[in-house]
Amino acid sequence: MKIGIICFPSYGGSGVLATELGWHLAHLGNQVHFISYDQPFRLKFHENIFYHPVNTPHYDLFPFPPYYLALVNKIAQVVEEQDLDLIHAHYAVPHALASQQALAMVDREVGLVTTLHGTDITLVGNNESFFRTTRYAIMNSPGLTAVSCDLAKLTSEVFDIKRPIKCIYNFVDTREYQRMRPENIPCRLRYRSKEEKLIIHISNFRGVKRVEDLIEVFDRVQKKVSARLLLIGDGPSRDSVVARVREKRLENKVVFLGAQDNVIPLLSIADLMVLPSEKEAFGLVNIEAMACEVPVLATEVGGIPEVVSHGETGFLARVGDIEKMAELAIEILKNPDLQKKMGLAGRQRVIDNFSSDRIVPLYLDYYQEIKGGQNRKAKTNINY
Ligand code: GMT
Repeated sequence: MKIGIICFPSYGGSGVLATELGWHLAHLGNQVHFISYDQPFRLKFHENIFYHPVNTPHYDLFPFPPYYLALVNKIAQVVEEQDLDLIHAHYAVPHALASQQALAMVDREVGLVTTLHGTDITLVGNNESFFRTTRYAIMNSPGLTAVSCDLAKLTSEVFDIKRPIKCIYNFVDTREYQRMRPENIPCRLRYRSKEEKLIIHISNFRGVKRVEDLIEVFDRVQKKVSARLLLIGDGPSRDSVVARVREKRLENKVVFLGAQDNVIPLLSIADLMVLPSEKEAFGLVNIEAMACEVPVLATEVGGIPEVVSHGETGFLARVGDIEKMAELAIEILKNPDLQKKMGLAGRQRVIDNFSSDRIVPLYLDYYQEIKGGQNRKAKTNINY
């Protein structure tokens, strides 16, 4: 098949997922065309992968760069020039909406699958001004998937949508994501001594990730267990996290590494990954950690309980319950057997449920289904 992928190229789970999916589709013999304003940051070379940049010209009359218009134009152009069979849009707005407009402009039958990643809903939850456009984009996507069953259910409720939304979980390649041997990680003693435990957190430091909660949790943990905290990523709440670290006088025990492309060596030296989010449709980092045999301590929100099995691959706690999170973290860090057992169970759970080998064929089957039957509906604006 010839598949166009529309995604955000920057750091973030949806971009990573779209990029990895594109690579695996290309590896299976499909031709994959990425359309975005920048090259997806984790895009590896493959002879079946093409990248089409969207250039947004500056024009004095427009107070904001008209990216959306340029995107619609580029999608239509690539569909025609490359004779695409199907578009896979990641996010309803703006990507599914832009794809629908582009497909209405071209004279050919092209399938459209939209994957919801969560922020579509959060955005609407935060701002009514996106409700109608998002609902319209969702209603007019012939193929519709969500990255967790919780997100599928929430979307139906929020937008009053009666049609089915297919749940296809996020995935990692477990051949790539696996725990490295300590001797292959020269930096290991830079972040922790042999006696210390290492807690890791990876996110884009948005308010919704509640990284400040983690500092509170870590403050309690390090009073009972000799430990360090490794923070990976960057974003709007970084300054307030730095301030909390200073306030707690934890500067010597907390390391800020900024955004990192390859987190496998860092996960491989960690004893626990903590994700204290307020909202999370899936939490891609949960399965990255689990694949590397790192137990996960996360909040019981959104799709996380579908991913992290409480008591088996880690622990779940209520949002903001700092005392409980600290208690659960200490339980894992003080018990190497439990840590090992949870780590191994986590990897097995990823292999069984969230591996590329399991998930990529689900997308391919779904593409065939959509391409074979429903694509005409994308162009007629029928709500169904
Ligand atoms: O969570 C973010 O801040 C980034 C956002 C994104 O666009 O990457 O993440 C969303 O999509 C990921 C990939 O499907 C999911 O793993 C995240 O849970 C989801 N974020 C939220 O629901 C808050």
